[in-house]
Amino acid sequence: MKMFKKISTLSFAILFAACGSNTEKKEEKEIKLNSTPKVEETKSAKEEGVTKVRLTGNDQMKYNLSEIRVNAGDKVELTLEHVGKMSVETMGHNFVLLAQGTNMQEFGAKAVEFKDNNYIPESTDNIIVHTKMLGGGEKTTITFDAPEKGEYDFICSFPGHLALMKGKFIVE
Ligand SMILES: [Cu+2]
Repeated sequence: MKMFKKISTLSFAILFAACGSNTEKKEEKEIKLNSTPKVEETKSAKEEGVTKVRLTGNDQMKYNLSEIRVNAGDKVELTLEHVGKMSVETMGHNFVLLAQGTNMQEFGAKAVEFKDNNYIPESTDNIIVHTKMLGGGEKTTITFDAPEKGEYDFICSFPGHLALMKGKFIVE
């Protein structure tokens, strides 16, 4: 009788352990599923001759897009949205489209000197177009003509941000 009790306790323990590890595995799987980054639309919504682009920036200093493609001759309607909560002073984001041949690092270093102008260097021919600087929860839209065919860099000119906040703007 004593022996039987021991065995049944043991098997109960094994059963319990098995249950436990199953649950763990399931949880692990769920976490993996949740952490899979959502594939954002890189192709933008297109109307006649107008390419609409939605670019977001967050509190983790990241854009949602690393590449924006538009057609030559199109008008581009670009909306930048700061989807974070941090202030413009600590985590400001903008969109700056740089002319070809611009040295990104040099431009970034120059931008730091223009705090009073929202980190947009004055009298420069390195900028094709830019948005204003946004804080958490803010949004702005600019419309401009796509530059000629080719590859351009876009960045956020807030100090230090272009290390992560940069991408290619491709006109085809
Ligand atoms: Cu930024």
